[in-house]
Amino acid sequence: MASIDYDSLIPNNVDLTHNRRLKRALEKWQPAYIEWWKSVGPQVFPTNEIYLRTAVSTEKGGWANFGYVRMPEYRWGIFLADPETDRVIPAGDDAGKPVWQDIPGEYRNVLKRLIVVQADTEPASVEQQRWLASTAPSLYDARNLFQVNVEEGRHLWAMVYLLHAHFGRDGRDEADELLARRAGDEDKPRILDAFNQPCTDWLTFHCFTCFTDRDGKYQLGALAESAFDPLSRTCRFMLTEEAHHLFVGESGMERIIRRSAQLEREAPNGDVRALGGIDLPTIQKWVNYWYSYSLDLFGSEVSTNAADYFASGLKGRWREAKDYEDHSCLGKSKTIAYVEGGALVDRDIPLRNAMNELLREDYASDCARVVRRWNKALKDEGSSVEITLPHPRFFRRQGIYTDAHFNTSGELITEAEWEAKMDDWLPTDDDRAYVDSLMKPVLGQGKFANYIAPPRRGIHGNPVDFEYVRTDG
Ligand code: BYC
Ligand code: FE
Ligand code: FE
Repeated sequence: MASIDYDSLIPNNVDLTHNRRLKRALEKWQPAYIEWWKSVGPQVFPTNEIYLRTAVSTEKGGWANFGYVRMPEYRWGIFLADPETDRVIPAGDDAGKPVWQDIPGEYRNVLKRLIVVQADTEPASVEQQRWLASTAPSLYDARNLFQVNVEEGRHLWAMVYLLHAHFGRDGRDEADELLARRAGDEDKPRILDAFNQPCTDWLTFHCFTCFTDRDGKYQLGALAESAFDPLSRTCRFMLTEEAHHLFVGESGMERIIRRSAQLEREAPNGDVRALGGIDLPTIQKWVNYWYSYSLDLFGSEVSTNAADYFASGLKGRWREAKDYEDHSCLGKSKTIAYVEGGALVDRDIPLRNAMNELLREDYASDCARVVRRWNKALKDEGSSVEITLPHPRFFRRQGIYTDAHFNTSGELITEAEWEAKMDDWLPTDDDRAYVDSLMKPVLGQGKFANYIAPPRRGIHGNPVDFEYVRTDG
């Protein structure tokens, strides 16, 4: 079992005390991180006491402590999952050989890039969400937002540790740059598109944690299958925390959807907006938008980058070691529909080049499972409407479908058809103005905004009306 050093400035299970240079470098980065947190992290209740969990070990079951914390005093630590004995490289040309504890020189730059891209999303999401608590639908929801924020902060620490420990001066420079880019900034934006989109309403927040954090789950899963063992162990522990982020998004959406169906029943003519709820067609538009933005995060359907990552063992497939027998993927292909001459044409491509697409498909089935649960809730509430996921070709801005237009069933349409239908599929300015008009803080214990149903239970065995955020100090 890994021993935890909880007394040092940076809680860790990586034996920082015995690596003085690394410890000093990280302790130098720490004040810059805190400065970043204060200036672009949560701007509402920034120093209030919040009921949060903090990672204190990597043991299953007992890894977290719950209690009141003022966020700038949160103990952001560095925790790697325990090493697996005799772990071998799960994927690619060297599958079956011992994993790497240090990075082979030829993979240094690619691996650094992958780690930086992963790292960049973590602070980006905190920046995107920094004003959300000003319109929290309840103390329970505000607390969940802050929980997600502090853990995304910890995920940044997890990646910065790898940069500092394994990439020398370059790594330290990248770690500094991670605090310099800003979500949505014209000059210094975050690397991936979804992390530059505004997140200023709670329907967006719940879509984001449901769909975009779920990209995190799958990317971390692929990196957990890496030949570079410290990366694998880091990602495995991050996945433990990620489960709660996904719960926040999935259950948050379900509560908004459920409330919508309840109001539909109560409202004359079923006009949910007349009663201050978010109608299901509006929710569907947000789903369309965030699902497709999150699909973009898997990269292009056909990618030599992805083939190289797989071949060299830097990334594996989802559950590569457990679920597959052939870890080379050579001599196999996958059929991909290309747009050619105004039509969709199937082409077989080498399987290794389709790794992004395979991961996207695993992600898409996971999302479909979530939507089935929402639809069950709708049925329970007596609604005949169902939420659907648009086809993966719909509204894509990365990959091979970027330059064409598709309807939500994935059929090619003309630009004129797209222009005519777009407002039925995606949020309009009016929709956004309506949703924004509902964003008013509800901060009484056990009170919830009208557009969202209360959760079934509270956090960590506490009641729903618990004082999750001490608003007075
Ligand atoms: N936006 O072959 P391609 C999370 C770039 S979320 C902008 O298609 P590749 C979290 C790409 O970088 C998980 N640019 O891509 C969630 C490449 O540029 P370069 C984050 C994009 O490399 C919520 C070019 O297009 N983790 O943890 O096969 C809250 C063409 O490359 C986008 C990771 O992403 C885009 N959407 O795959 C908090 C894992 N997509 O290199 C946290 C690490 C592609 O030619 N990243 N491009 O300049 C990767 O594995 C890969 O870089 C990607 C792209 C899957 C992202
Ligand atoms: Fe994260
Ligand atoms: Fe997350």
